[in-house]
Amino acid sequence: MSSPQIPEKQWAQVIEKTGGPLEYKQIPVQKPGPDEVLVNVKYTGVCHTDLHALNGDWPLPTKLPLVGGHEGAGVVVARGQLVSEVNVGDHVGIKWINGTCLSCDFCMQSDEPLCAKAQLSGYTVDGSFQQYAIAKAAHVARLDKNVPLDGVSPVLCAGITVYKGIKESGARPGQTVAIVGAGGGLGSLAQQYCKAMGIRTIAIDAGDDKKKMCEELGSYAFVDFSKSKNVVKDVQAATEDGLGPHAVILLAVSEKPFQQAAEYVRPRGTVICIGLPAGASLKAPVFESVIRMITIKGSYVGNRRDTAEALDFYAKGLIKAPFKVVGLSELPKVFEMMEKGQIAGRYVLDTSK
Ligand code: 8ID
Ligand code: ZN
Repeated sequence: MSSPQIPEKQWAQVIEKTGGPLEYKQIPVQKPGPDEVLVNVKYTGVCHTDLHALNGDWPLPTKLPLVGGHEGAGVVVARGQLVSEVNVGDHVGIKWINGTCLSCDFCMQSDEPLCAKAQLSGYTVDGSFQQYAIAKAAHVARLDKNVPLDGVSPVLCAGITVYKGIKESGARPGQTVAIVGAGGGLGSLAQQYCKAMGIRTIAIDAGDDKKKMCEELGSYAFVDFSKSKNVVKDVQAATEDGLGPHAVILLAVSEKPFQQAAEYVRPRGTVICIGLPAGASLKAPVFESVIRMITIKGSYVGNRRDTAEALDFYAKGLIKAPFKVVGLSELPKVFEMMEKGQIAGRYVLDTSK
């Protein structure tokens, strides 16, 4: 089953070798395999993970040549012969987890991000920085047709990931969570999910633009790490009783805040590590971590259920984070700004430009 207007060639941003440069060029449109769908990507968010992939920051090689991108929102234009649950014309999202085996121990308990055979969009398989992208039908995110495809695209990685991280933190309504890297793509959405859940947030990032944005997104305090003489003291002082936040969500792309969080989190508090700065290590003092009963955890994207839940918050109008739309051809400029920490919120690419 396929729709007739699928072109043979399409525009894409291609990484030929790790480190770049990016090449904006025409490449063939692929055909979906039996359990796959072909998606006409309309909008795709730019995640810092895409920049890590270009730079080869992580101890996991990408496919090459590579089309990056994993926040792709679009319309199904063709499907393989084994696909019955997704129809041509459906609105879907291409997320980081492109496909998994669905039968290993982890997939069986809905921990599919931990599947050893997981295929990663824009990393081990081509992603959404192209006009037509392929995904496993079992894993595409289902989007309501009333939901705008530009605004929803950042939810497909940033939204799902922070939603999962907040759940993993165990924070409850009325409690306080520190969002580290609050001015970035994940951070802006994290503040909105917390607000929707009745959780109070302290934002940590740098600069007046990000401060203003974080206050608008619902944080009651902002700690500027570039100006603060003592981030640990300032974060603790920002909590009502001075004992520190109940949880910390680490989204920054630098190592230092990963070392500081265990110091300012509240006794019995939880530190959730999500950001993935290159070559970084986690370090916390044993004595204080033990006698203060600190929990330190990693959190990695989300499963299909987390995806549906995170999207439902968006569809109900509870999540509004700022994003700017530019053409797919402008991806190199977006990466340049991201590298310098100049982006407040998210950039979304329009694949028709
Ligand atoms: O599943 C996962 N674990 C997952 C999913 C998606 C993304 C992990 N990530 C990772 C990305 O690979 C990246 O390493 O999360 C990180 C954040 O992604 P992003 O939100 O897309 O990045 P961004 O928009 O560039 O925002 C990063 C923010 O961190 C701030 C920057 O100013 C920026 O606003 N920041 C930095 I760099 N150092 C900081 C510090 N010391 C800091 N904020 C506070 N304190
Ligand atoms: Zn991402």
